Amino acid sequence: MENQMPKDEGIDHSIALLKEGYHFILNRSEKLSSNVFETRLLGRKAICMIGEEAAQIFYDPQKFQRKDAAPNRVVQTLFGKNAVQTLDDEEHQNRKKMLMSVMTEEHLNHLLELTEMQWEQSIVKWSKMKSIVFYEEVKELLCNVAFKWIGYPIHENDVKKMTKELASMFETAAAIGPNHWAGRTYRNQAEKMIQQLIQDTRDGKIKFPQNTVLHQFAFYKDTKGNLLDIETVAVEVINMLRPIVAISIYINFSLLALHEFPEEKEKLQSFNDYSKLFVQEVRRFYPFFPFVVAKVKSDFVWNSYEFKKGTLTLLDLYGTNHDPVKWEDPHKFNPERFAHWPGSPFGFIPQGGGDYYLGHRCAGEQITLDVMKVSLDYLVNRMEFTLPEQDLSFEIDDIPSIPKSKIILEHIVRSR
Ligand code: HEM
Ligand code: MYR
Repeated sequence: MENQMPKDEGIDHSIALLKEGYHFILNRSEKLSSNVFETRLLGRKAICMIGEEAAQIFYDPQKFQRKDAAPNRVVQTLFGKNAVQTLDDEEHQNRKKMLMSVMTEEHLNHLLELTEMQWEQSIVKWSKMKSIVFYEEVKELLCNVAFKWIGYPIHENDVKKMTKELASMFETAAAIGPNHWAGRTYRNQAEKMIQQLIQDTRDGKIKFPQNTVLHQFAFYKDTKGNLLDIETVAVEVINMLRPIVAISIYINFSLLALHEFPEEKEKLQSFNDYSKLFVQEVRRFYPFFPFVVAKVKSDFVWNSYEFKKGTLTLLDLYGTNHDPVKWEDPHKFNPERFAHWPGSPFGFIPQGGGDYYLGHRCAGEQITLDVMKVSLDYLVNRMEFTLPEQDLSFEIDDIPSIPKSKIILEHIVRSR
């Protein structure tokens, strides 16, 4: 027996989704007392889901596909055309293999060395300044790291421009109006620049060492043994660069957490391994990637509800990480909850769920954790600073959400 899925009444809720941000699905799920409900988005019927059990279904490749699922505005800014995020089955697995091939210990160690070097240089620069806007500075710091990591020695003069282009891809995916359109232009510019790099690599005009991301991607072959087209390689190189810059959001929230919960600093200084718990809690507690989207691949029934082929479906990442059934006191910042956490591929999903190789789980989750940990060590143990009076509040309806002042720091000095 099939039941009628609980329904969020109304003609269309696309604008409400952009306006309510991280609470859109959570609010309605609570109102309708259901972890799955029907709504209307982009002029058509859509399903929203929340929680560990829903995530498990969402990541079943027999039930959901990514092809034609993401709204064009997201493809034109955040993902790029023909990106891994939009592929399914064998094509997805082959592309994902390319991306995961640079997530080795050697590549990760290199990235961490670059991150430390960049923090050292930045602190020297910051200590000569009266004040800094932390969010803007950390984006540039990470842009430097990202380019050096893929093997391209970015010139100092290009850092601001490239930071703007890469950051706008995640800052404008959910923006409305001119900001969003500027994001599209910035993506086009960045793609052109990277396409030229790949072309020059293939033509032998630039010789990147074989173990660099740029070399590996430029010469990677698809399932039929052909090189990928230049446009696609550029999109995937950007899929490495952009999200490294995006870690700035989590580093900002780490600093905010240290400020809002001062007892955490002492714990970080006193207990080994506490930073592991802290970065997990930052990723759980604060909002970043709101939800992921897919389309029903073929008709199926789940929990007595009918899922019809082609229906757009959203899985709430933020809401799943705040599900009161799985997380005690979900709106309390409490890193210790992770001390005895058994782990779950579907219950804690700030960067998606399931399997890295077979599914769409974030290829850069380990990078994110490592970069956050090194950066936290700088914030807690290797530098001192003060926060002047400012507005540190952030809105749960902004996607992404950034503290209003973007965090102003003063009196920065290198300690120890
Ligand atoms: C996918 C979040 C950092 C590369 C994803 C997904 C999420 C996510 C939610 C989609 C999962 C899905 O579709 O089911 C984040 C957040 C980050 C971050 C919040 C923090 C800044 C990174 C980093 C990299 C990266 C540092 C690489 C250097 C990717 C790629 C995909 C992806 C390539 C597509 C995977 C696929 O479709 O198979 N990320 N990510 N991300 N992420 Fe991340
Ligand atoms: C990345 O750059 O891939 C990592 C972080 C991106 C966060 C993006 C936040 C905006 C998402 C808009 C809606 C996405 C719907 C699929």
